[in-house]
Amino acid sequence: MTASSAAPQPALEDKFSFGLWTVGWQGVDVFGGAIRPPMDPAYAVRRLAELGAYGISFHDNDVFAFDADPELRETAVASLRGALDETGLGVPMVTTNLFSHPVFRDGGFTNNDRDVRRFAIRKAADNLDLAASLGARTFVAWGGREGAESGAAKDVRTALDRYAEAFNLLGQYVLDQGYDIRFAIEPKPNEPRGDILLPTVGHAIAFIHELEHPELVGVNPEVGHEEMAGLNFAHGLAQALWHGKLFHVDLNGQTGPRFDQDLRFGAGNVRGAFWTVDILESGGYDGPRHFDFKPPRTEDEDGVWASAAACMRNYLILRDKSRAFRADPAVQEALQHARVHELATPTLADGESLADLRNEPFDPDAAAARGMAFEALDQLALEHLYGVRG
Ligand code: GLT
Ligand code: MN
Ligand code: MN
Repeated sequence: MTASSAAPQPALEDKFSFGLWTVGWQGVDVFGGAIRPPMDPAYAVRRLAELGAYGISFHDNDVFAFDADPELRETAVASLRGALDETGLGVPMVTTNLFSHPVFRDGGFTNNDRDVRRFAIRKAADNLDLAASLGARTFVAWGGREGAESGAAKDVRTALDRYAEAFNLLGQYVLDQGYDIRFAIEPKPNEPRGDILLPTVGHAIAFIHELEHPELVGVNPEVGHEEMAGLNFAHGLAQALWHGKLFHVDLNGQTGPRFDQDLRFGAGNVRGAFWTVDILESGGYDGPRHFDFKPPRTEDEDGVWASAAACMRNYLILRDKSRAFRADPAVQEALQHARVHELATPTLADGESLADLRNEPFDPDAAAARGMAFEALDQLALEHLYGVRG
């Protein structure tokens, strides 16, 4: 068997999904224009189905133009539906473009211009109708333009009032319509705005708890966005899971704090990707494994499909490695030495109170003398990752 056939092939139950804007990215960046032609959404659906994806996601304007009239919009949606019916792919998530058109230069839900805010909410509500009609269960809200470059331009506390107002209105709309849809806020620290509101998973979760229907709103963390802020993505996922807020996830690759690279999943911070898969597989997340990457500008269409296939392949490779790591008897032993399981024992025993531990005899020097044995455990993880164990 060659090395390239050793990894399992993507299957529907792996729940791999892709944004249409990923494989469809034409490569427009700050320094240059399009290097690939536009990709028809129906074509993208067929190609992704062949590669082994189970679903796709999209922004309203990935499918029809911002200024499409109702007829053009219907034609575009019908073409997408045709490809979905033909391939059996689903649409687990839909999101709204509130950032491309010049009208959103200062954002949508938190734009200083009240008329723009009203338009943004209307656009999102229209898109909720479309999402519901396609059976989507998650509605992602990436507020890329919600933010500022300068101090006095945005009253952040008031902007958060307006942000909350938008989620309260849209949440009530979902309840009134009886839609089976939840919202997932996607944090990002900066780019395109100098500073974006709700910059990290932690900020977003704190915000959600101030909403009228917090149960309807969770997070959609993206690897690159947390790593741009120097944060540990797997820790962010773990905390989101702890709060019951990991509604969706954007998987891609990033190499440390710099511009948003959107590399294919598994490229960039490989060690971070290993722990990302490990927590997704063991932490109770059962939603889509959704890829939000940008095939680099260096690539032609073949390169686009090579990088899309690699996202799934890298996930499966790392899933195998995580399973082998967890099943390795040497790892079990190292976990014991590192007392990892002891953390699961509540600090007070049943029936004890604070008074019981206040007078407890304890020798801090003896406790301090003992190392935690984390290095040996981490080396085993690296050796699984490097392919010399398991
Ligand atoms: C945009 C952004 C992504 C978001 C998309 C959802 S749009 O491509 O860079 O991180 O997930 O709006
Ligand atoms: Mn994303
Ligand atoms: Mn990104």
